[in-house]
Amino acid sequence: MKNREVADILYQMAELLELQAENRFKIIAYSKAARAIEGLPEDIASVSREGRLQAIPGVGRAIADKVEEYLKTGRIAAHQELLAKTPPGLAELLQIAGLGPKTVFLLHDKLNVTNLEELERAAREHRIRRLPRMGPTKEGNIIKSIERYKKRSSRILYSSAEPVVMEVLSHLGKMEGLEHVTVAGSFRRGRETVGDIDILATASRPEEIVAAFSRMPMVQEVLASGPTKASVIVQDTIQVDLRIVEHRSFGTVLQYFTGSKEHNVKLRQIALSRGYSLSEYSLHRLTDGQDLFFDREEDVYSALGLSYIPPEMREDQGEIEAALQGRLPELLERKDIRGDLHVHSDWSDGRATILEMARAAWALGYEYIAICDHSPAVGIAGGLSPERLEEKIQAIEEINENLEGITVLSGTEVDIKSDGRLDYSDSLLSRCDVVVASIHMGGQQSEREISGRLIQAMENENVDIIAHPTGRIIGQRDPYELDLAAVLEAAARTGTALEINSYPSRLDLGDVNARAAREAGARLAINSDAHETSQLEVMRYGINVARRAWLERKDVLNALSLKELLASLKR
Ligand code: DGT
Ligand code: CA
Ligand code: CA
Ligand code: ZN
Repeated sequence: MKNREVADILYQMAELLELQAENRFKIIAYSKAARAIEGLPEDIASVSREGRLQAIPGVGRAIADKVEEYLKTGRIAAHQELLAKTPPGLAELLQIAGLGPKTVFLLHDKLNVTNLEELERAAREHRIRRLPRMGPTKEGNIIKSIERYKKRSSRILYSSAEPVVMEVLSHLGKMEGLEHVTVAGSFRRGRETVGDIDILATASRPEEIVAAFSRMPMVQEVLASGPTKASVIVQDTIQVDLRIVEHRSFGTVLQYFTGSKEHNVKLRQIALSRGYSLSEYSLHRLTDGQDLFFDREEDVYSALGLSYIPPEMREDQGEIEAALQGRLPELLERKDIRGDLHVHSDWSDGRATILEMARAAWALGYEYIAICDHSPAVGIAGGLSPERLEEKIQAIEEINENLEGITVLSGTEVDIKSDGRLDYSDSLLSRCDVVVASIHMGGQQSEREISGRLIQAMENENVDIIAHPTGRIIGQRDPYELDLAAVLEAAARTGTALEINSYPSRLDLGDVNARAAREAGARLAINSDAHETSQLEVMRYGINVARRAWLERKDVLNALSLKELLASLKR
């Protein structure tokens, strides 16, 4: 049903009219009509078809015409005109908690505030407190709201969203009358960061589910709430949207709200070229005006002649073309991972013993695990002297003799020094089963120097994997200046795998670069870089990246069996 959309647009028109200091009666008329349509127990589209719009309390001729216009064309010209007349920053101010259109109008009229930045300046310079009906308290609250709003509009790591998603799903899952419940949006696509969390559900009594959602113990603020939809804030900055939708449309709704927007735009073009208009509500056949409903998402794609596109690929990066031609890759899955080739133990800065790490890896169903502690140059991380590394190789041999079900590989995460040389001798490296090399210092060097260091390391016949190749930390540290094409070419040429480091704030290589690596003919290794047993589980974040990079089993070093792996390492 489009009731919600229609109500939202009328509410927005009321706010915009108020910003224009329009006639009070007109403003009230719009918000009254919006409220009536929001609570309407039947489909606004059928009411409109049957010519009963003006029977809705508060809906007169002018508004009925606009509703009809929206239902026919998806827009209202008067709304577009209002938007065009309003300074763009002004409409955004309505998003700040505690700022209604009246106050925004006042700020605009008296202080000439037209955007967030100007509002903040006015508040910090104490110009707001002097306005009528304001004062120091209100001014202070505005500053606080701006700060929260700014934090809110920044993106959060996938791994921070994950426990929220789990909690919401399990909370709603217990509700009576709930049918489907699932997460959509960027989280379902496995993006490294998400803007907000989108939850979809079908339920026999939507109001009760929405109410229960708004009352979850984790909810700190309810931003908006209607009969079938609510938005809340949890953990200070995370927005969660819930939408309760019709069962028969669940497939199209899930498809729509999974996105991405770019993917959806392209998919709608395909639909049009086949004589359909695709919306979240239905696949509408243009020849006879029939609505086809899908409660399963797979059926939406197959009705359009496409094979099913996994959510991680839906970014309009060629996946729709590939699906049309039936040549989508068979994406890597979690069960394809046979081991972890980069973990630490208490020999350097890890917190678990080698045996504990091995047992935890066995419990995950792995065949092998490579213990790769640091080298001496990384002193703060307890890098091992050459003698200690020899002792460790010995210790691992002994552990393997007494261990069933999993093989421990002796490895190292050898530092690539500022001049490009490695931190252990070649003869010592050649005694390791697996050598991971990475940069820890000198990340500020020029593109030529850093790329040269990585290439020199890859040309070493002992180096199997380059760990966290770009050095970026999401939201904290930019990637090195790298000649990526040259690095990828060298990886392919020397048979060195590039890591997808699964640590949630690294995810390095990221999706775009990992896909480029595959296309350049390089192999990838997806590693946890775990420093304790529980961190082995971060592998799932790396798998998200791999799937977004279109990787298949054959592209991934640690999807090989132990036997295949040993045959394919450089020694
Ligand atoms: P985010 O939250 O910024 O990480 O990214 P998304 O992809 O979760 O985006 P969001 O939450 O704004 O909307 C969820 C999905 O809804 C989005 O992926 C596609 C769909 N969607 C939202 N707005 C539009 C739109 O204007 N056009 C189309 N075609 N789809 C939209
Ligand atoms: Ca979202
Ligand atoms: Ca959203
Ligand atoms: Zn490491």
